[in-house]
Amino acid sequence: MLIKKKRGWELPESRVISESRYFNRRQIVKALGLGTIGAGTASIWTGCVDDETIKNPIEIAPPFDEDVPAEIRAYYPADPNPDFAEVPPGREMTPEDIAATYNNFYEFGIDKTKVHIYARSLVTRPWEVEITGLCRNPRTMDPDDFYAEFGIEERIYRHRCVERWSMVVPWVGFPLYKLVELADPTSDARFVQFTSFYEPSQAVGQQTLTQYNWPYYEALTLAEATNELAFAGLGIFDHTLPQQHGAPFRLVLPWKYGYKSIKSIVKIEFMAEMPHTFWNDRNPEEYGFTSNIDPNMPHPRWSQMVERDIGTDEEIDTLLYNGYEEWVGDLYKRGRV
Ligand SMILES: Nc1nc2c(c(=O)[nH]1)N[C@H]1C(S)=C(S)[C@@H](COP(=O)(O)O)O[C@H]1N2
Ligand SMILES: [Mo]
Repeated sequence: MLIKKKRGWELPESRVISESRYFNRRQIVKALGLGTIGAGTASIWTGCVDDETIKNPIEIAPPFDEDVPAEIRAYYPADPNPDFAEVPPGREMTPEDIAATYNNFYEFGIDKTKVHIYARSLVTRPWEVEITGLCRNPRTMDPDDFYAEFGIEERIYRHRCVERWSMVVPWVGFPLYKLVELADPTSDARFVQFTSFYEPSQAVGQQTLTQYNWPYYEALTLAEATNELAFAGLGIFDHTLPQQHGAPFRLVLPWKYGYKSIKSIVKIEFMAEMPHTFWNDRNPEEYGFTSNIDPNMPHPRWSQMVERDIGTDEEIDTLLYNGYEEWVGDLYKRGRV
């Protein structure tokens, strides 16, 4: 049910976020062009994006980053998976320039409208993902090798952040179970932990947000990781992921709050005991291990019953498991977790 937005959103995390969350698309682009990103702010941060780039942001949604080799470009566009080929009922596809300029990626600061600029300093090729822990085929892989190894497909998924913004975008990648099968976990493995990169010289947030326990880490049960819906993201909107969306490789878990969908992964570890997670370690009262989207389970500081679609700016009702109960509901029936 679509409810027209009538009031501003007073979100707790908005303490440092400019009013640009209320801007329309043209205004966002204009604001960036006008240099609301002050060079002065940038100069206190070292070794990342230079002041000139910040004053002159390039085109917001480049089709491919320059360093993407021709062999990888040739995989695009990916065939849609028929189960996820449609925009969900009552929703619209979020315009790419909106999705690409409103990001959570604390490694590049807490201002969602500027992450796409600061994230340009992240070098994503070459890249290594270490697959380790309780598995028979531990190995290190370059995400570019995932294309030949697993093939790719496109899936249109809803995304719902715990802060109550949401979007609908087409991801490109492969089902995560394929990677788990290749690793071949032993019978002791019950969980999978994922870890992001640690490169403070390329990530301004890792330099300045020292209160956080870098690098970012997340985890799933093995049953969740092998559910059909769990997706390994390599691209979005017909091209490889730009840095702000988690290049070169991230998780896309549409039935869980967005923070579970960890970006720019460098390590995957199979474990017997429940792993720690970044937000749960920081604030266990607010961010659980499972973190499934559930409108009837309020966050301690706000209701989760509605969300704001960043494309349409409309308030919509939040659905249990973000509308994916038919895929994942069985995982959470009593005794299955
Ligand atoms: N490494 C890392 N992954 C992360 C985050 C982060 O701060 N660091 N933020 C998460 C949160 S809170 C959300 S809502 C999504 C946002 O993904 P998007 O910016 O591609 O829309 O990324 C998730 N993955
Ligand atoms: Mo989020």
